[in-house]
Amino acid sequence: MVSFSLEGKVALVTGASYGIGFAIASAYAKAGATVVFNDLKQEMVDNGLASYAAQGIKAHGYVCDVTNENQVNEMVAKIEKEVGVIDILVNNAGIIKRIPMIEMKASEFRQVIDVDLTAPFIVAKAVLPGMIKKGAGKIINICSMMSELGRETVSAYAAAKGGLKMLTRNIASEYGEYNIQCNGIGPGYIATPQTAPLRTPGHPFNSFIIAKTPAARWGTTEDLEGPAIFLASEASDFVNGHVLYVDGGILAYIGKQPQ
Ligand code: NAP
Ligand code: GCO
Repeated sequence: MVSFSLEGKVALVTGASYGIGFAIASAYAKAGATVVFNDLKQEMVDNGLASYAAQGIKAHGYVCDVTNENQVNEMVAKIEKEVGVIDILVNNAGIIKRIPMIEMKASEFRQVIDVDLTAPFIVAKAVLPGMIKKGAGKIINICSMMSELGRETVSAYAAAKGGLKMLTRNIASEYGEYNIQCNGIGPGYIATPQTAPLRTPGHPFNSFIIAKTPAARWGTTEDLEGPAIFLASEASDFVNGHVLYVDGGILAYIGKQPQ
């Protein structure tokens, strides 16, 4: 019988003091994994550790900017020494800038690409040698509706998340022979701090998303936990290069007809 257990596995979830990363890491812990996460500041790491502890989870937290290759390599070396070789990597850390393209500075565009696309490359590159040596590994990149769709003001984010879909496929192609599977999760619109500006009461985007979602609701971080466990467990050992959209049906739906 195939197992969804993560017993004995070390899972690194980047940017997981709160939000989607925190939910995925917490679900991994409940499935038996040892959870490791990072954030940009010690204060955020400490807050995250307290949040995990409040759930009875003894997590390991590290301060690391995922765009800084030296910091990432040092963090991965520390994790391998202090916790163990990383079996599961979730490239979750991400930012978005909602600026009309002609008003966006090139430096702002580059910053989003750096966090949402270059950093997943850097962190995956740092953990792959340990996975190759171990003869197994799972890399899960948190993609987006914007891996498939565009919308006003998110040019940098869509370019990054579209690229992340193809980086996912390329890691799958290049390292599948080492029993390493690389897949993506494409969340729909999820209620987290990142989307809080879109969910203010009466914000037109709120009703827009409800009309575009067959499930007629915003997603919750809990909606992502099962798919994330599936892609981290042996149950998905023959799933590779796939982006699993957890979107309530948005990508399948033209949108509710005007009444
Ligand atoms: P969030 O609430 O904004 O949290 C993002 C996390 O990433 C924060 O912990 C943040 O740390 C961390 N982070 C940002 N830049 C970092 C860096 N350079 N180094 C290390 N950590 C960094 O976002 P979320 O909604 O949970 O989203 C998580 C992921 O899911 C992102 O990749 C996002 O693009 C993706 N996603 C979100 C949705 C959604 O609807 N929410 C849907 C699809 C995909 P600080 O707090 O210290 O900045
Ligand atoms: C936006 C939202 C989206 C979500 C997510 C959808 O401004 O359109 O922030 O980008 O974060 O990526 O899958």
